[in-house]
Amino acid sequence: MKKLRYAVLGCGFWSHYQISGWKELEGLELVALYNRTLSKAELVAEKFNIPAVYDDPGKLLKKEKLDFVDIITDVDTHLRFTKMAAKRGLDVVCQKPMASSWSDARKLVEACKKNKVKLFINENFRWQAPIRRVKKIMESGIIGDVFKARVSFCSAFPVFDNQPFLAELEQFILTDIGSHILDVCRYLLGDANLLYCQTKRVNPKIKGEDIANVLMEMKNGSHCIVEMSYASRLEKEVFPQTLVLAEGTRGSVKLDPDFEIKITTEEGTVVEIVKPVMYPWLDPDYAVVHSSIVDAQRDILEGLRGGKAETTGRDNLKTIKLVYSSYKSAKSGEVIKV
Ligand code: 89Y
Repeated sequence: MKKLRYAVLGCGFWSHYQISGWKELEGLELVALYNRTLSKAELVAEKFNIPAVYDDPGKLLKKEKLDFVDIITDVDTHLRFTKMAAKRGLDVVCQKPMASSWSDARKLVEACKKNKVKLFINENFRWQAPIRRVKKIMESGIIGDVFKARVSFCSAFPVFDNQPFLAELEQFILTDIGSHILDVCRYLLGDANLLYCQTKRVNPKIKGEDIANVLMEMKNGSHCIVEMSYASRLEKEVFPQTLVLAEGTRGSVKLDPDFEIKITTEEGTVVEIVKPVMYPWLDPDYAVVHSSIVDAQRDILEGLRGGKAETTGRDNLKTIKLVYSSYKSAKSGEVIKV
């Protein structure tokens, strides 16, 4: 099988894990790196033994022979870099959230369509091993028809230490974690009809909102309650775990801290533990997320090779719609038809 040649644009925190994730898969060759500050690209190049580094993305795209680019830069550059790559006929893998507005997200998808290149979003939360298991349990029918779910991501983990730019975002938690969590909701329950959202900023040191609570009516008739917070000092800090409770006509499934899954039916409760694969390169503080990068990227690789992949640009647009509809609702105080 022909090796796919790719370049990584952006050498920040996530590049270390996405590159490590790609390296777990066969048939890929990372040939070049771009970063605005060249010294940062040089450090990553040395770590992973990458032959070429650039601080000019245009030069990189002109000089290197590539099949695709993996864009891991700040969100504001996603549209510009996607357009540059797409015009050269390169497929694009783009970091979440795909863009910093609904209209840019649409332009990004349009640019890839117009240039007939594939677009995938590196959306990994839905690929977390315990979340995949919860979905399987829901699909098995054991808890009956799901009428309600609660999806929670509440933490006080100091995310701003590793990703300082998050503190500067005018729109923080819904874009950063909301893009993941609302995607998990779509993965578990399908698309939404309506939503209502309230947001708040508790941490005075950041610009954006660090609390968001969303209530959705899904197309399948179920209700979904989503709570997200980076200001929750709780008895047990579970960052970066997503907790789920899905209730059905015959029982419930609950994803609790430390990957404990509890299935309750008339017969009682059965408990299983579904842990992430602990790759040697992952940061233990982010284990379940870093591990899921491999599964997300395996699926994207399938898509790049012409097969089916879940997190296409077109699909992720529906998640982004939920993010920006939530802001719209929070601002207007109204229920938004999605
Ligand atoms: O940027 C975020 C992500 O994608 O996962 C967790 C995170 O690092 C901080 O919220």
